[in-house]
Parts: sequence; C-alpha cells; structure tokens
Amino acid sequence: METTYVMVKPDGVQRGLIGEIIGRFERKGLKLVGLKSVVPSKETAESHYAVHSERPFYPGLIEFVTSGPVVCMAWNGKDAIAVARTLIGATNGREAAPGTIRGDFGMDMGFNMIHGSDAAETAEFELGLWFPEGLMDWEQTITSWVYE
Ligand code: DAT
Ligand code: MG
Repeated sequence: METTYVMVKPDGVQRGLIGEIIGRFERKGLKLVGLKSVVPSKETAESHYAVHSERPFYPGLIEFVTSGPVVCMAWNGKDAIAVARTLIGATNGREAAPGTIRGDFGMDMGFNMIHGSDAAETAEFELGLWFPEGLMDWEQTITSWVYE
C-alpha cells in the first residue's frame, strides 16, 4: 500500500471542481487519509515546486498556486501514486486523454487543476510538507470489496 499527495489547485477550486475531483478518487477505491483546504504560503509553494525553480514558468507557477485556496489530500491504496497520476492525466489538458481529470476539464498547461506526486520519494516529501500534523490511520470497511 502507498500513499500519494494530491492537490486541487486554485483554478480547480475557482471552477467548482472540488467535489467532482474528490468523487473520482473515492469512486476509484482509494482511501482518504488526509484532507484540508489552505491558502498556501510562498515558502510551502516554493518547496513543493523546488524541482522547477530554474524553469521560466516557476515565478508564475508560485504566484498561481498561492493565489487562493487549494485542497490538500492524501490518498492511500495499492500503487496509489501511479493510479492517481492515471486518473489525473497528462500535464497539458489539451493533450490529456478523455476520461482523465485534465482531459475532461482542462484546456491549459499551467491551469491544469490538480497535482499528484510522481514517485515514492516525492510523495513522502510532499506529504510531510503539506501534512506535518500527520495523516489519518483508519480501517475502511469497503476495502475488502475493493481488493480480492
Ligand atoms: P505535472 O503536474 O503533470 O506533474 P510537472 O511536474 O512537469 O507536471 O510541472 C508542474 C506544474 O508546472 C504543472 O502542473 C504545470 C506547470 N508547468 C509545467 N510545465 C509548464 C510549462 N512548460 N509552462 C507553464 N507551466 C508549466
Ligand atoms: Mg510534477
């Protein structure tokens, strides 16, 4: 079992897609182990996107992600990191496959509504960054009907 960090970005919140996005992860069979909404600080946003700090789009990305509320989530399940990335779709909404979140709702690269960790190390770092208080440890009764 893995846990991944997923975040509805300010454009997803502004467009009223919080429920739609959370619903897709719930219906897939992932287990919610962290959920909150915050307006990210510049420090947190800069740490989160530190790998992109030398890219030309970085200043705009930081301004965008700190511009309003985001929804921070932690989802747990088998191969949760890859499963979440599959649900999310390609970075550019115009190229993302139909059926994915970005493919169904997005038309842009920067305004792509959602973030998902891309590997085990980044998930661990991002979960610690956004949920320093820790995650919820609970048994979900449907688990025995999600996995054989
Ligand atoms: P992803 O969010 O699919 O993991 P990424 O890690 O490569 O994509 O980039 C992080 C975010 O930065 C991405 O969601 C949108 C923005 N971004 C990436 N490449 C960009 C570009 N060429 N122009 C503008 N924004 C970009
Ligand atoms: Mg990424």
